[in-house]
Amino acid sequence: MTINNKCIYSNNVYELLLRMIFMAKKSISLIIPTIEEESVFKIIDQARELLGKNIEIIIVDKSSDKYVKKLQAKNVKVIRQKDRGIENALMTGFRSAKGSILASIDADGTHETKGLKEAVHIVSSGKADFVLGNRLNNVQEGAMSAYLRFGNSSLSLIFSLLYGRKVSDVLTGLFVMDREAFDDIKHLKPYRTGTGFFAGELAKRKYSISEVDIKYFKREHGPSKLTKSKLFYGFGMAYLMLKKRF
Ligand SMILES: Nc1nc2c(ncn2[C@@H]2O[C@H](COP(=O)(O)OP(=O)(O)OP(=O)(O)O)[C@@H](O)[C@H]2O)c(=O)[nH]1
Ligand SMILES: [Mg+2]
Repeated sequence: MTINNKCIYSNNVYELLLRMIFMAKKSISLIIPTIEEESVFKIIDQARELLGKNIEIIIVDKSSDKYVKKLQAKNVKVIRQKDRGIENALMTGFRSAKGSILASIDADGTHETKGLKEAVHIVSSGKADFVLGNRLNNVQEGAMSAYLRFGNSSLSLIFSLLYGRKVSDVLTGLFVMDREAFDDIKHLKPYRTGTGFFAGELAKRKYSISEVDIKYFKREHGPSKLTKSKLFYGFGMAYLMLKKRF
């Protein structure tokens, strides 16, 4: 009896230890897509401060050689993107990441980096598989026109109705996901719906989605890189969200 009890006790301790080691070993990969964004250097520093010096930072880049040299001096992994589009850039970055928690943030300094920490905490504690940084409750002055705000809210509403998940800002550039969730979709060819691609494919596979509020700042340097026409991109996204749902 005593022997059995001892055995049960040591099994529990063993399990607890294993779980503690597993939790401690959770590693973070941060993927940043960029085309010649000056703000990326500040974001790299902030991410290390928030998430630890040892996080893996992967920059998926479509910039000049001069810019890449500056990036390499920051001791990050740089992947030079051969194809086009932010969705392909993100997929390439995530596929080469080693972490058990996978995060992403735009390189233009518009998303509040603090949100990464909160979102990582939610995913690493198992409260959600996918967390989006919702910009729309804290848009700073001059950061988003009424027209773009309407577009972002409308596409989020379309997403919520189609995929049955209440999401306020499906096109945010800050999000975090669990490695296992990503492994389930890593074989897919991404389509042009920005972060909506990850949200949609994970929602279809019944992964849980949650949001954290972040501030959204005005772009400080250079022009937009995403597309020549946000209107065209937006209609395309609505169409693809519908098409890929079923
Ligand atoms: N590697 C790579 N990065 C991209 C590509 N398109 C956009 N990016 C980056 O993705 C992020 C989001 O693009 P933005 O141009 O900021 O798009 P946006 O936020 O809708 O536009 P703004 O409101 O003008 O900032 C930025 O860090 C860009 O540099 C791409 O095709 N490849
Ligand atoms: Mg931007």
